[in-house]
Amino acid sequence: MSDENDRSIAVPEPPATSMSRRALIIAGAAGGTILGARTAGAAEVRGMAPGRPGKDYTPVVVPNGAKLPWKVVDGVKVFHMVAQEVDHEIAPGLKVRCWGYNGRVHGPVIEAVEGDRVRIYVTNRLVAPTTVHWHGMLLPNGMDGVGGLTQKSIQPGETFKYEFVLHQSGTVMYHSHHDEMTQIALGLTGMFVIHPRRPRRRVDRDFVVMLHEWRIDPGAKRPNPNEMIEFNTLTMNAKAFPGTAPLVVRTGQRVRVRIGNLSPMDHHPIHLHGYQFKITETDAGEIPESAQWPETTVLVPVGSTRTIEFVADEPGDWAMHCHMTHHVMNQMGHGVPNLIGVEPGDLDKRVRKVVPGYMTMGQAGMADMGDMGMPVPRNSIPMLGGKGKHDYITMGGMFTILKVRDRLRSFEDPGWYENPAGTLAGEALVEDLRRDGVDPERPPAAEDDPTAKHKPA
Ligand SMILES: [Cu+2]
Repeated sequence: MSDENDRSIAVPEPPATSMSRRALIIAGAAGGTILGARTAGAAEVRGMAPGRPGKDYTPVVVPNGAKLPWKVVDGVKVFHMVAQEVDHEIAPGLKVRCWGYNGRVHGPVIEAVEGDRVRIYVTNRLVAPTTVHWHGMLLPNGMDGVGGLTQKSIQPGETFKYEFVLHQSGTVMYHSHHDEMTQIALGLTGMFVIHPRRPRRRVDRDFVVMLHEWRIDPGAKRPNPNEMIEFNTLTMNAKAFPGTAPLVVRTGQRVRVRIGNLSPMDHHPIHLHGYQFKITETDAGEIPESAQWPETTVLVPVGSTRTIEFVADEPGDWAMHCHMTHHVMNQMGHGVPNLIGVEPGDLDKRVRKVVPGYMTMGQAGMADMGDMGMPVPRNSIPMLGGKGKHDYITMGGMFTILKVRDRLRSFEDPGWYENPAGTLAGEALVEDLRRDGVDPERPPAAEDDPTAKHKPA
């Protein structure tokens, strides 16, 4: 996948004044100009020598995902995408028929290097026309992939060619820009990572996670693209927990997570437990260090990417999930009647006479629904979660786990974290309660804040 023929391209110096927009962007992002102004020289037109994995960049990790292979032809990185129908398992028990690329949903990650010239063939094996829009990419207008506006749509059976030089680094995306409502909802999206030619910061583990939301009625196989509000299947790299693979890192490693969102309708606040991180990049490139906010939750708006970085200095199994509570539910947590606090009395017995096996559920919330293994419609995933180390994990959907370990043989799932003695929450001992004067029967009443000006009436 490397090319030894084409490494002699001169890197032009930019003009001292009047830099082009792209030259400025590249200068700002990489801490030094790599390509000159758009018209300044051969590298602008032809690209630079193709960046090589392991040498020019450390490849990203795509949990549950795939990457698009490439080859170099005459100094150009050549890719071939195929838009097609794809059968996909969202989580054990839920198989769906989506639209994706090269047999995957979402499409495989495209990985390249700033300055590369890329040529991307797109074959349409769908029943409908399509296009590919390179979302966030700085490119000539005619390569932008907007059906009707910047190109003819790709008809079923046709193969189109896109070609451009990567003038930026960072995390962008790609998606269909023909009948977007249908085609994005069915999964025609993917991530596009462009490594900087001269990285200023290196990380040890560099993850890519694409967020999505779907309407898949229990028992149905086809996501419903007409849905605009009630999405019931929320995914990371097209998997819902417990189908999501963990992000595995060794203690002390520098970690980057590139998160993209091409959900039809919702922004997702992704919360990472146990850590503070910095938001280091948007899809428009690197954020200057002085402007990076420390956060524990990163809001990833629709049509955006956000990149976070941190040092994994605390071992454990740390939850990473959307904080919208309905986005950590699976299919059947929606539209159920509110029965919190209801006492069914002998209702169950009476209903069972006409509906054998009937049981009123939900009086204490939703948590029991997944764990009890109640019968669910064929091809559906129940409300919540999966088995955890200590108990049932009452989360589903857009939920995964960052697994940080002192010792790792590989980056395979290392299993559950063994909590060191004295670091695991558990039931209080009688001697603890006695020592600290805590009586569960006589808890203290909350006190009004004496410094508050306005006392409650
Ligand atoms: Cu969300």
